[in-house]
Amino acid sequence: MKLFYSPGACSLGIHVVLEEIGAPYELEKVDLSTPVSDRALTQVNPKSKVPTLQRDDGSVLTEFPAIAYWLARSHPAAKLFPDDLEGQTRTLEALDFCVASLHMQGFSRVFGARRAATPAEAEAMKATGRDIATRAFARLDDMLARREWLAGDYSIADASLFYCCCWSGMMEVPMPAHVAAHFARMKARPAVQAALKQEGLA
Ligand SMILES: N[C@@H](CCC(=O)N[C@@H](CS)C(=O)NCC(=O)O)C(=O)O
Repeated sequence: MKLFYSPGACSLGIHVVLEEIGAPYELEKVDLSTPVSDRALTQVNPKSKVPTLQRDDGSVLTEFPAIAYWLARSHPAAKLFPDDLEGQTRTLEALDFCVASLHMQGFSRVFGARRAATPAEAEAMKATGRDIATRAFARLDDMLARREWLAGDYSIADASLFYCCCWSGMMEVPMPAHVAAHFARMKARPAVQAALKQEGLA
């Protein structure tokens, strides 16, 4: 398997999952500041986004939830996805909330502000993004007040929250207490430490 990643981007969550399952993989770094048309990644994944996972048979998987789901289901010994229907449903619910709401609706607006047409538009985008991310963090904080991991046992949902938490300082969206405690638990995991080190973020 080969993971196309950019240091500290959302691909970090998939990098953590790869470390957790312990299967062999290669890394290919992508420079997201390069225009899409000039990226080698675009030949592999026309969406030109990370994470992109190329499997051993050459087929390509895109979209964080699909990649995380496939990795977890194809490596059941790592126990990153529950066996029961309720646990599976709650895991996907939490995963989707982190990726689609916290990341894409919240943090992506803050990142995307650099492409705004005017400074006023950039400020408005950042404010909206920070507001959405703050409210999403509050919801996750509520969930984590009652448990250590987002969906009961440790799962792919926790890896999705982790990469978003890495953006908290830089994006000026503070983590509430229970989310911060989750982040600390994640950073104590050897798989997370290995992924951070390989991306030059340790
Ligand atoms: N919905 C996608 C989001 C992927 C995404 O937005 N990745 C960003 C990095 S965090 C990216 O590659 N952006 C491409 C670019 O900036 O050109 C997923 O779940 O994988």
